[in-house]
Amino acid sequence: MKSLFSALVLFFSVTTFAHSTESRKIFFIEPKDGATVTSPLKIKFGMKGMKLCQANIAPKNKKCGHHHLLIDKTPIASGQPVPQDESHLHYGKMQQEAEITLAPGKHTLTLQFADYAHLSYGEKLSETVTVEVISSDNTR
Ligand SMILES: [Cu+2]
Repeated sequence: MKSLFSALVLFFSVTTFAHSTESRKIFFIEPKDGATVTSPLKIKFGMKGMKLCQANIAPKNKKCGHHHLLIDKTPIASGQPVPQDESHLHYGKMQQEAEITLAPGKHTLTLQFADYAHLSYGEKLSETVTVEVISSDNTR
């Protein structure tokens, strides 16, 4: 009976743990992975289990941050600052969507979540999709 009890405790702690890691997520609402798009292109940021807070203002709630869009870049390791340049765009005013211009061809877009000080939450709070940009006068 005692071992059944420990097995149950173990089962519940494992499922609780799995649930808590799974419940935090950063993802693209738009565009979908593999989409063919025209430029400028609209992007919608999705999130679950995290809160938005403004950049550069120390928050009360530590589990908050803002979105970053990385163009043709890989996710930033946890704790590392997200660079500020034309391929690392910051949305520190809590924006949940953006419009960007991309050259025709294949691009990867990475949505990276980072804290108020622009320190990355790592690959687990990022998502990468590939899009193909076609010229808008190519649509016939
Ligand atoms: Cu930032």
